[in-house]
Amino acid sequence: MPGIVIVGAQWGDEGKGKVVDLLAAQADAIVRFQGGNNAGHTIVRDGETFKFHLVPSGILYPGLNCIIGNGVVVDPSVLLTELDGLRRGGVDVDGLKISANAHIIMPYHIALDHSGEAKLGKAEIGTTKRGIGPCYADKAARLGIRVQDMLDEKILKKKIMAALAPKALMLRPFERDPEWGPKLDLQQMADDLLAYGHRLEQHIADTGTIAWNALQDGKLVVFEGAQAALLDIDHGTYPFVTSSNPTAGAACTGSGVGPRAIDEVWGIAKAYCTRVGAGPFPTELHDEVGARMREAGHEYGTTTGRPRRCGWFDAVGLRYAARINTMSALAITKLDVLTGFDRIKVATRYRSSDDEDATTFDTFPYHQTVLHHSLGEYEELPGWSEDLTECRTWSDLPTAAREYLDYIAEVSGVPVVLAGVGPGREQIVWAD
Ligand code: 2SA
Ligand code: GDP
Ligand code: MG
Repeated sequence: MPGIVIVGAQWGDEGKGKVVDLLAAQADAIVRFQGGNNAGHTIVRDGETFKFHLVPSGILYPGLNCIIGNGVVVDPSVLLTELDGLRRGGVDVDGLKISANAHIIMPYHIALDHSGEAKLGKAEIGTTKRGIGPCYADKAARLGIRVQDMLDEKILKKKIMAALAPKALMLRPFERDPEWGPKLDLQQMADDLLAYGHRLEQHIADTGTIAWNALQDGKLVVFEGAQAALLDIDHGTYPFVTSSNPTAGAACTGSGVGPRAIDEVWGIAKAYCTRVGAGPFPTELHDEVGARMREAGHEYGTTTGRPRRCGWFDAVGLRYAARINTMSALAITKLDVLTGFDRIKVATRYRSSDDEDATTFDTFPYHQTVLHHSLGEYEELPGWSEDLTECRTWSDLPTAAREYLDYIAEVSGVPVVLAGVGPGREQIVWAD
């Protein structure tokens, strides 16, 4: 039963979409298990760029089961727009299956995400403002609207009323806002959802059973994580996290299969680090080196277009991500972006501050204050000047690039199975 989970090993945007697309060629099903349209997964195939927010990154393979699992939060209008765009481009989307138990992002969730950030002011989390947090909050409070509810007008209205009641005070400013007013009208919301439900009905399915049957038949099922370990609501840099568990355990709860169905966990990490949104980032570069990484790596949010913060590779964070995911393999992407850097740094430890007598440590601190003050303690490796984008085998890589990958494997304790040398599907090298 080959079940492979793909998870982000840093703060997201490591190139998970590209790796899922690679594995999808052999798979029977791809399952998104958490997050929503906060995610932006990019695939570049034959020079054409696809950006997926909700649709699993296997949709370009006709007939492949592409599952939006129960752990995902779904904005149906975003999903329909995504599907319409794919259909217009000639992509067959019949393989899409949506869990009847996935939760719906409602207009009031988006409004509350906006107002929550506004209230926090300078202390804002830097969410994508897609309503993710408020939707998961309603799920936990048992006030959620689920995909199956879109198919039943009576139940739908009752549930929307129940969900709105405790929010009346918080939503009052939006009632007078011309942008939000009509969307927050009960009848309007119900009518919209019923129309969405009608259009999506053919895709709504018992997705846990589909995944289970594929695993039972010995077929490959790829569980596609969104965001990343250090954004995990339990294990990440709380409160600067997303509202789901982007770690491997959630592949089970978010799709309806048990832990023994998972054979491998692949962590995807960039050859450096990025983070979008606020929160601690011990190896962040505020100088021209970070700016150079941002431009060379086109580090701008796939969903919001926000500039991503950039910094050196963080082996402390990676060891932690490897442990909480029980990672069996690492894919290191964007190695090509480091071409031309004379020296490349890797944080192998953290120091408690930039004072001379600061203490150093090699494990990811659980204490928020310690983490907020932590800085990288670096080892330096030689860089390379060769362009990597045409490399296709391990031996095509310059010695310094191979040594860098070997070093990453050594300090993180996880074997590197492949490296990315460009955004294109063919721009990878598999380890020998
Ligand atoms: P949210 O919207 O509640 O999930 O935001 C909470 C934090 O999670 C971060 N987050 C992300 N970080 C990296 N990439 C994400 N997807 C997009 C991308 C991001 C974009 O692919 O580039 O376009 O801005 C993503 N989604 C959520 C978010 O920045 C907050 O720190
Ligand atoms: P995801 O959210 O983890 O799927 O990643 P994103 O799609 O948000 O961001 C990764 C970006 O890096 C995308 O623009 C990809 O096309 C690009 N990318 C992926 N792998 C590589 C690589 O090896 N080299 C380069 N230069 N770009 C890559
Ligand atoms: Mg992304």
